Amino acid sequence: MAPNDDSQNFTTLSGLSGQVTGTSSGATAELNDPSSGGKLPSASLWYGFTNFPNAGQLRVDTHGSQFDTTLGVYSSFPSSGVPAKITDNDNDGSADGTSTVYFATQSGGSYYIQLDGDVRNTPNHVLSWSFVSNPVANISANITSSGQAYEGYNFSYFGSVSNAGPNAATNVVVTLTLTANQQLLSKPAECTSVGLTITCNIGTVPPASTYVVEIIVRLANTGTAGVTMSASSEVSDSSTTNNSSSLNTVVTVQPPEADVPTLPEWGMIFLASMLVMTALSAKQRRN
Ligand SMILES: [Ca+2]
Ligand SMILES: [Ca+2]
Ligand SMILES: [Ca+2]
Repeated sequence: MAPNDDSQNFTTLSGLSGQVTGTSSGATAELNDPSSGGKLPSASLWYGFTNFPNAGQLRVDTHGSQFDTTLGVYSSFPSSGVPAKITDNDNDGSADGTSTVYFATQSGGSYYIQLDGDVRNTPNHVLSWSFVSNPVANISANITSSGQAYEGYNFSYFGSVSNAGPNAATNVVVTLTLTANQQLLSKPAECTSVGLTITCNIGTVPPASTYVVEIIVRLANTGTAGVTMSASSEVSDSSTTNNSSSLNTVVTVQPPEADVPTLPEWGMIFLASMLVMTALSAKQRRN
């Protein structure tokens, strides 16, 4: 049985960078264990930093683990209620469903790490961490749309935030402001809206990755529909000139011919073959 199965018995980590290995065999979920990376707790183990020495950015990952992991970072452990989540991750895009999280540290801060996953077959895990004191990212905003804009119809905007690095952008916030002739129909769960201004707390954008927010509106009138997007992070940005993007779209009345249903492809093929047959029989009659 792992000694750090219960959050109160977390294993203390120390040093600005390091690695520990262990087994999650026999680990269980405890009352008040949180869901990290969108997965219910099943075989949680707990690690923690107390009195972290420096302000900066910490990266924690499970690369090298033998099972599909999840990671969550909390500002307290869950002995007396649900802890406050700082960040979490299920799959970081690398093989085997391993996880990576990034978060800002403060000098003297405490950070508790939940390592969970499907440990039934191969329970060995590896937990690694590394620190940068002055993280720098370069996030950029780019707004695109679904294309044709017709009065009275739905229309999608795609707000992309990319990070050219070198470090992760944490606590990224995206703001989208729509012009007046649009009605907001849907937004992602991480977004709130006041009138036509939508604010999205999208968390971490790792280096060399992109996060996309989709907004669906109804276009109320013909004319021009516009949106302005801006993105910010708590991490220093090496170039702020690319942190905003805007798009104006001409809204027209849908052309009436678009209302006429087009023949399905098989219908066109049938029609074409009938014409060929008619032509052939006419040719045969002439011969
Ligand atoms: Ca546990
Ligand atoms: Ca995973
Ligand atoms: Ca930037």
